[in-house]
Amino acid sequence: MNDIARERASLYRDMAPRHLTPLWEVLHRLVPPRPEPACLPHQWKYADVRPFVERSGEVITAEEAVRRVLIFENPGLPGQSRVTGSLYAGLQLILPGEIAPAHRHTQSALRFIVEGSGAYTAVDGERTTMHPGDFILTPSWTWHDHGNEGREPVVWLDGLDIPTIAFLDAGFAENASAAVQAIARPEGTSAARHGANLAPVRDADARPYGMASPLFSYPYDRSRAALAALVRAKAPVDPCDGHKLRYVNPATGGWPMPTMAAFLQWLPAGFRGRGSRQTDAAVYSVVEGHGRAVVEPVGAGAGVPRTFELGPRDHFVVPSWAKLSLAADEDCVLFSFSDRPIQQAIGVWRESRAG
Ligand code: GTQ
Repeated sequence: MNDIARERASLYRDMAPRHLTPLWEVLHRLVPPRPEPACLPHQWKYADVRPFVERSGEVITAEEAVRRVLIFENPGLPGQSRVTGSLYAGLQLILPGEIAPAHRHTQSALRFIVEGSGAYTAVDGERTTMHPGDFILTPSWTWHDHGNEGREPVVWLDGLDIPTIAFLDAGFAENASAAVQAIARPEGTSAARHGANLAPVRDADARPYGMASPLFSYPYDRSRAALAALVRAKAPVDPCDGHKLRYVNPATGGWPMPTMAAFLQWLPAGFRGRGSRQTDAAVYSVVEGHGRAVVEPVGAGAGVPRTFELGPRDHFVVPSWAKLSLAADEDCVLFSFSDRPIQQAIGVWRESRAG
């Protein structure tokens, strides 16, 4: 070590007890020229995951577990219950006759139904029945419980902003006094008020969930029909995305919740998409069809491109700024969600569609 190196080392050592550290040793890591996500691309094939979901149903009840969920843990973020840096995801199972007790929390949740029909989720006194492909919101601080009054197991993808709220140290939660909340309005009330391109005239019913969409269930038959109509109409096919629509808050035209965006896209049979990058890492759930996702990551996964063969109910995660290229052997429908609303609110969201 030369003199200056020794002087620097002694400066660091001497000031460490004062909780002082030199920026110049870490500046390049703090302010990288491009995103350096620890998050890695990963796929969970449903055939691999389903037996464990089933076994979870044999070892604990939904009521005892409170939420019986197998967490999708990103291999680049072990032990952190994160699927990306900012998001949590998992598969929740509820068996016939079970309930998952009512609680509320500042974390926002979304559900995307993967398998089975006949379960419900209730949000602030109104139930919605789940069918595969339905997209359902649980806005921040709303009471919610889940139950299954049908005859088959129901599995859905949970997406929550848990890591974001933890980063902000803004998490609060409480249990309700009753496991199943009282029904205040018949099923379909939210859809009638907010789901038909009509809206309440006066404020009282306009924003029942604050900043989140007043519509809390987006049934698959309607979302799918919209995409199918675009396909039939031979609408222009985006070279990267195929036909891709975003779920909206009908009261504002904005995102359904302040922290999470969600999308549904249709890749026509034979589609060979151009690669694109976005700064919002995304979690995908394959709804229909077979195809392929090629993910070329930056950051921790750089230099290790991954190819995921896609089939119904498979899930995969695409890190920030990874190049994603999608292809479809047959008509393919994909659901996805990300933290794009946060990034756009603070003006940092970017994409590159150069290929
Ligand atoms: O359904 O309320 O996957 O509170 C994680 C935390 C689901 C839920 C999760 C939760 C929930």
